[in-house]
Amino acid sequence: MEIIDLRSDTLTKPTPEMREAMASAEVGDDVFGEDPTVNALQEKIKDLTGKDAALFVASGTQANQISINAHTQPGNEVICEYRSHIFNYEAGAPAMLSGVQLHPIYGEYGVIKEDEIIEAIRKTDHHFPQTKLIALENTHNRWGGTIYPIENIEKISVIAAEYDIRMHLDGARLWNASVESAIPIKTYARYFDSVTLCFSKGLGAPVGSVIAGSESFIDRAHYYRKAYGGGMRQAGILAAAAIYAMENNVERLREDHRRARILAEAVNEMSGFVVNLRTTQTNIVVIDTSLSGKTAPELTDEMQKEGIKMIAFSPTRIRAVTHQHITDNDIDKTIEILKSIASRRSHN
Ligand code: TLP
Repeated sequence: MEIIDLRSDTLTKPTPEMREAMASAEVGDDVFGEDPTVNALQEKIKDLTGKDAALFVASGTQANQISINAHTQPGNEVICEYRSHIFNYEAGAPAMLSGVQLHPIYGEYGVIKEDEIIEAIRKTDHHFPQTKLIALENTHNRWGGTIYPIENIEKISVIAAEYDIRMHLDGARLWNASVESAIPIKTYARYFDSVTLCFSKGLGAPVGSVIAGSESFIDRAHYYRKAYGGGMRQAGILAAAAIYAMENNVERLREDHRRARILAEAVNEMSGFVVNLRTTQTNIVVIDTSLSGKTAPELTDEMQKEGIKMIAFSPTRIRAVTHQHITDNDIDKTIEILKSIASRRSHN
């Protein structure tokens, strides 16, 4: 049976053209700073983000955790959104590696209200941790790939400056936000002291993320990358895939967004399934199953038997992500199978 795998855009495999670029990459020892392809990638990221320096790292999680450590001291507090990746999916690393505590705030569609940020910022008092960092996520994964509006980012950056707090952006899917909103990555990056980007999601590279920031910030990030065992040697093979992805796969993301929208609208029409179409802004579709009489894991098991893979995000929510290997035909087939599951269920 042919499998349509919608669990994540991280599942994308390098294409023959990308493998060709990897195979012919010039390499050197990047721990000595001598890998020409890694250096070329970091230069490209400086241009793209408008930051003074950039550092290639192994993963999005490593990029976030290095950034948190480089911005804080143990005992500090980091404000983030309640459904953010750093709070939910990074293995408690802020506490484990940086000794900081997170202060999660619920934000509708992943967007935290500015007055709630002001309320969360700790006053100077010996009882309180010091708020050192505000971390935002764009697009916001667990909210369904929502785009953080630039006006809200700007307002938060003004508050951060007023309180002398740094700003970090988890931009694992900032490419998707930028393509969809037509706002350049540089414009988003302007409001942050550090920005991460991933090549291994919708862009289709096998491995790799990057952090961009000031010279002194990236210098500290370099130190933590070493401490986390993240210094890679002939990493140019991976950087070549990242460069290929940046040059060839960014505009293509529009196709993923279009297909996600078709899937979201069709599923929302099916009995027992609800998709909040306001959240389907990029390549992620979140299906609420609470009215179906079945749990999300029961439904994903049922789908899997028919060749469709999605992730049960919670007992009542399923996530589907479109990506490079998902075609129009796959979307039609997925809709057909979900329809039959929905109608079978409503006739039981
Ligand atoms: N997210 C993965 C899972 O961990 C949930 C996925 O399948 O979406 N920031 C954001 C917003 C992410 O969505 C992810 C990956 C990361 C960071 C971490 O990237 P990696 O997996 O490279 O450590």
